[in-house]
This record gives sequence, C-alpha cells and structure tokens, in this order.
Amino acid sequence: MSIGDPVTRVAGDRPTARTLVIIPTYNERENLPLIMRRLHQACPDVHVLVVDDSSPDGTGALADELASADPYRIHVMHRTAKDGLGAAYLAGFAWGLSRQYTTVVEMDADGSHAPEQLHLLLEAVDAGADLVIGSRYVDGGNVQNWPWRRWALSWTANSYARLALGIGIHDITAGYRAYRRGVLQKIDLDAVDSKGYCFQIDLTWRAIGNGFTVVEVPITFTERELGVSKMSGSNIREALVKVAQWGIGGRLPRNRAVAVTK
Ligand SMILES: Nc1nc2c(ncn2[C@@H]2O[C@H](COP(=O)(O)OP(=O)(O)OP(=O)(O)O)[C@@H](O)[C@H]2O)c(=O)[nH]1
Ligand SMILES: [Mg+2]
Repeated sequence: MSIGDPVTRVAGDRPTARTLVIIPTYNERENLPLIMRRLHQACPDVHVLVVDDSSPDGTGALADELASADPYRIHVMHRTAKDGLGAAYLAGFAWGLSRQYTTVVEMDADGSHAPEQLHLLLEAVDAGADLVIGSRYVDGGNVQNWPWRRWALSWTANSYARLALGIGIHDITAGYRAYRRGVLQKIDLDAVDSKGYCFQIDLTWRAIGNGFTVVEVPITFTERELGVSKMSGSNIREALVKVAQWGIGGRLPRNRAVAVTK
C-alpha cells in the first residue's frame, strides 16, 4: 500500500482501531524495556515502531530482541546516524502510512509520557479530534520533578510560540500526541525539516493551517529518571528562528487559528 491510499475500513471500526505508537530512541537502553512493558500492559492492542538512530549504547539491538519476542506488535527501524527527533518521526510516519494504521502516536522513550494515559489521547481521537496533544498546561495537566529552569524554558517556548503564531494552544511543544491518519496524509511532510522540539510546533501549525481540529487533553508529564536529555541549544535556536518566520509569514489566517481544550 502507498502513503496516500485510504485504509480498508471495517464497519464499526473506531479511528483508533489500528494504532501505531512511534518511539524514537537515542541512547535509551535503560528506558526502552520499561516503556514497552508499561505500554503493552496499558494498551495491549497497539503496535510499536522503535526508530533508533544507531544509538552507541546498543538500544537498537535491544529493540531487535524485544521485537523478536513479540514480532506482531513490535517493529524496529534502524537509521544510520543521529539526525534529530523530527527526521526520526518523519521516517516513522512514512512507515506507518504505508501500512494500515489508522492512528499514529508519538511517545518519548524516557518515561515522561505515561502509557497509562494513552487512552485519554485515543478517546479524544475517537470522539472526533484530528490531532490530540497530551498537554501539561491545560486544567488538570501537570509536570512532575522538573527543575525550575526546565519549567521556565518550556513555559517561555510555549508563550513565545503562542504569541508569535497567534494560536490558542497551551502546550504546542508537547511531544505526546495522536494523529489521525488523514492528518499525516494531508500535511506536506516532505516540506517539514524541523529537527528538535520545533518539529512539534511545525506539525501543529501545519495541522491547523490545513483546517484540522486540534484538541488538548491534560496529562501528567514526569521528568526522566534514567538516561540523559538530548535537548540542546541548537534545538532552542531552531525553534526561535522558525517560529518567528512562520509568525511573520502569517501562513495562517487568524480566524482559523482555533484549538479546543477538552
Ligand atoms: N531516533 C532519534 N531519537 C531521538 C533523537 N533525539 C532524541 N531522541 C529521542 O526522542 C525522545 C525525546 O528526547 P529527550 O532527550 O527526552 O528530549 P526532550 O523530551 O525533548 O527533552 P527533556 O525534557 O530534556 O527530556 C527520546 O525518546 C529520545 O531518545 C534523535 O536524534 N534520533
Ligand atoms: Mg524527554
């Protein structure tokens, strides 16, 4: 099947009937088995694609072991070099769209996105949302164990993007998301070149620009306990520059810039 093809629908199918969870990894050896176990305990029916950028710590080989023990539900894509979160997700989206997945989820490997809350995102897709964002900054959402500097960075990044783009989304940088297949088919993914967390802003901006409904559901985000963050100064610079460009370019008529909070 090719990327633009519609999936074969069975009468009564929910939009999340065939859900793929993409987990990008770079040096997440300690975290990967934990997150996979939690995910399949919470949502036994979802399939997983691990997208590993040749992690020096052997995460890719570990993912292969997990997949060989559960080949129906667990899949692995190996990429040759660290090329950023955005490129890993784009490769994962293409993989998912060339198969019969109806909903595609983004989830970090580091435990910040609780698999036990995935059902909240999927329920919102089934209720009609096109893109669901697991949000830290709507009523009921929160962050656990963040140092104040990390919180300040996230708050500033969100406020800046909201102001520059003129959109009412509270957590546009959030990486816990569910996309209806049709959103990824319609967005021009070939034009996306954001590498770091700017990728999340980019996709939200494009989803809204294409007229899709974006819904935020509250989640509890927990700071990673194992492994190290890949957040870098270049990620921040990328977001600063691109958001300013998009804001000035005004690609989006303001009256379409709406988001719904659940
Ligand atoms: N394949 C791939 N995965 C990556 C890359 N960079 C980060 N990741 C993964 O993307 C997810 C998010 O990365 P984190 O380092 O936790 O970054 P973050 O969540 O934005 O930042 P923190 O809040 O500091 O943790 C994790 O599962 C990483 O292993 C990359 O270049 N390639
Ligand atoms: Mg993280």
